[in-house]
Amino acid sequence: MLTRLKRLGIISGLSATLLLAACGGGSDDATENNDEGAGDDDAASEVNYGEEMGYVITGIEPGAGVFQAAENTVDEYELEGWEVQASSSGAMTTALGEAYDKEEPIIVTGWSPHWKFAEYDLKYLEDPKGVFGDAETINTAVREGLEDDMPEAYEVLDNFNWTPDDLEAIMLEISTDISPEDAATAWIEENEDKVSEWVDGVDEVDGGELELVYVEWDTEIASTNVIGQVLEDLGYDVTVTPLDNAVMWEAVATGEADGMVAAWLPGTHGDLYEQYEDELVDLGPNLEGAKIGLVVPSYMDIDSIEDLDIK
Ligand code: PBE
Repeated sequence: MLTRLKRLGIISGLSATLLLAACGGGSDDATENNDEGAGDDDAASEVNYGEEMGYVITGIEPGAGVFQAAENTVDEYELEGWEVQASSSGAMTTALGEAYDKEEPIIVTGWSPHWKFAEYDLKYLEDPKGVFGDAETINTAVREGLEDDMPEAYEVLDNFNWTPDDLEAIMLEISTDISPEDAATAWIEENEDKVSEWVDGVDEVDGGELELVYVEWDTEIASTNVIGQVLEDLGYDVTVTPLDNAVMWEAVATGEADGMVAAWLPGTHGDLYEQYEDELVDLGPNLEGAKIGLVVPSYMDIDSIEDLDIK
């Protein structure tokens, strides 16, 4: 039913793999240098980070809202010569980890909740012009008609609600060597009280195909696997399908997919929401307190996007 969309999703998955391969996966051990102390003189203010980083902001998939906002940032702050490099969420965190280990400067398009804040000491660059917007919510959206066809699924999706801490905990598990499916199973077992609120009073069902769409961002891999398993446990036959961002929205709006838990609003996906709001059902926030922006390691001696305009 989703063949064309799926193909797009697979292509996006493939290019992520290729990008990762192109990055070399950190195999150049010969250049590894553990003697970091030598570069630690307090000369940071004289450092031209732009030159050191080749005037590159490490981006993710170009269809992501945070990628587009980063490109707007380059314009709004007149960061001449800077470029937001397209990549993938996985390649971005690999690049961040490699730079962090060597204490090298790096700027990434970042978002919270995200396990990288638990793993590394990072900060958001201040954004005095407000290009990245304020705090956001992550909303659940379903296709029109779901409430009538599959009222139990609709109700659980409508009830689905958790906190940034919940989401970050499971993301952190997935960032190690645990599969998203296993991490979701474990999270559900450990958080029975929370999950039981989502399914409280909802009747079990006997089958019925349900398709949830998402993008392979770390947040959405975690959330989609959790709610997918909860619906599976209720009796549905659930498929979770990774797509590109715009295609995910389109799939729910056209009714080709049943729903998604990945709508970042009001800013990050604001343009897509505007395009599709009349063709889908917005069930409101499943999480409050999300955020996007430019993120750097705390050891970097800059605090604001304005500091990047150093010639
Ligand atoms: N993200 C994660 C997405 C939304 C979820 C911030 C990378 C985006 O920028 O579109």
